[in-house]
Amino acid sequence: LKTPCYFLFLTLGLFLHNCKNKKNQAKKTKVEIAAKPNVVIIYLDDLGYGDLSCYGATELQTPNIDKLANGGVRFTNGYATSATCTPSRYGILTGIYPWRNADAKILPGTAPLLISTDQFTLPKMFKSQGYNTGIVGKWHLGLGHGDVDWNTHISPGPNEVDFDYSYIMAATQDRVPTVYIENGNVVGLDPKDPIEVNYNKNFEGQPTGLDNPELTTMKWHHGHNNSIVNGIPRIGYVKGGASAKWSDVDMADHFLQKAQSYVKEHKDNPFFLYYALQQPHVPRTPHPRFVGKSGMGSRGDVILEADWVIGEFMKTLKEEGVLENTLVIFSSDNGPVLNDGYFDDAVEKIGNHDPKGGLRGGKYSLFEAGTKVPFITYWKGTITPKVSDALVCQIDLMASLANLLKADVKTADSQDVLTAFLGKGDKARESLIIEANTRTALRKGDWLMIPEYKGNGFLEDVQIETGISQEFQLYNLKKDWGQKNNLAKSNPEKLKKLVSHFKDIRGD
Ligand code: NG6
Ligand code: CA
Repeated sequence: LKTPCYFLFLTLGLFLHNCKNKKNQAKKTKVEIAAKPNVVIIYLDDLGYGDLSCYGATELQTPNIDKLANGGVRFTNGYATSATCTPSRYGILTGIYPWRNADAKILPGTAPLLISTDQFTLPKMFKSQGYNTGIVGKWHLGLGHGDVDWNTHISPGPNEVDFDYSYIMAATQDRVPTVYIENGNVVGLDPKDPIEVNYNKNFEGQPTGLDNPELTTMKWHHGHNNSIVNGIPRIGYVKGGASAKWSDVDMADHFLQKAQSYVKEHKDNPFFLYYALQQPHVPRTPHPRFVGKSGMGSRGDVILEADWVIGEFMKTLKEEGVLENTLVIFSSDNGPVLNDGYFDDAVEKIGNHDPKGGLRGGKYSLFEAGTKVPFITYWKGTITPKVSDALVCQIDLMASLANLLKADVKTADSQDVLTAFLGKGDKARESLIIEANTRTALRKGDWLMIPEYKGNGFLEDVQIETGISQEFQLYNLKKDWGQKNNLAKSNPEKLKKLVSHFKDIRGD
């Protein structure tokens, strides 16, 4: 009896083993076909959850971004790690929670490189799989060692954290230096007119927004009253470098052209492009052909401009024959703000538009509008369109794209949520720690828990609630999208569980 049974099992075992192998092979081949897609991250600056028509905006039409959303996965629980730029950018490029790095705060234009050159980064991961890697647009992660001479080769920077090609603005559009930097060299610099930058003190005889308001075409509201460039008073002082100075109104076209050239040059081999647009961050400087188009002032106009630019970029992917072999990820580094330091009619002309999409808070806030942002994945022919409520974060691109590429990556914080990114399921993160100005809070399931903090609950200048309170806060986001009802007192059990989970992740 033993022998026939044994043989039966052996045959069955072999049969199953064979099936499994075939299945694996089939799976493998399938993955291999799509194993080396190009990947493009289109990253906006301060775009809010409610700023796009595909996310419910009715006062603005963003047809090109809508096309990505309607043809891809549109996430309703997609998060930046942080409510400001530098930390979010640190998170997306390293896969590490920025609050683990005490220096990951909004950086001045003269800050040293925040990512260490031996740190694992997204471009490094792509390069390990034979990709060419490029960045076009906003950097804001520091350059050099803190004592940059802008007239010589600037290093380390994006190229030293494994971007093969870089064409960047150093920090933000409102910070000096107001020049483009290509592969570590200031573009268009005349050695006879060297450029100098200082964040502490002005250069003698140089006009400032504070002392020479008559020289400004855009008026500062708070901060932003140092050196004047193109009529716009900025943060920080600059001298010289006239021939290298960028044109603000041409910036969107300029970055677009660089991104298009990058695609054209690299279309024959796999590439990863991080395309970081400057809109709708201040100063908002739409090209004249977009001025007045939104009826909402320059903030609306630059959103329309960004949408147009993205449409043009997508056309290039199509014309160059790589559209169906390119995964496009669209998101924003943090939530919206109207007046972020200039009088530019953003507040006065907002009308019925709600950049927050009904969420509470905004940029700089631990409330939802700080970090919940538009988040779209689009891959023509591969991703079946859907709306997903899976909890995903930009730090997850590292582990997820590593899975897509079959790269060997171990990161502490990044989670592999590739199935959600490809629209094949809603299984994703169980929880996430979000951050605003170094304070953190927990998103888990339907819940948001904000620990008790000392600090300013309301930022007068920007008119935004920070989410800071001396009492614990607990919100059920499914029932309370606008976070109006603090359930910390009425649901102590839930609060206790979330606080303990929060401490576990943070290692407190
Ligand atoms: C703040 C600026 C703000 C903006 C922000 C950075 C002042 C008063 N405010 O310090 O205008 O530049 O930094 O924005 O200077 S972020 O999106 O790059 O994080
Ligand atoms: Ca930002």
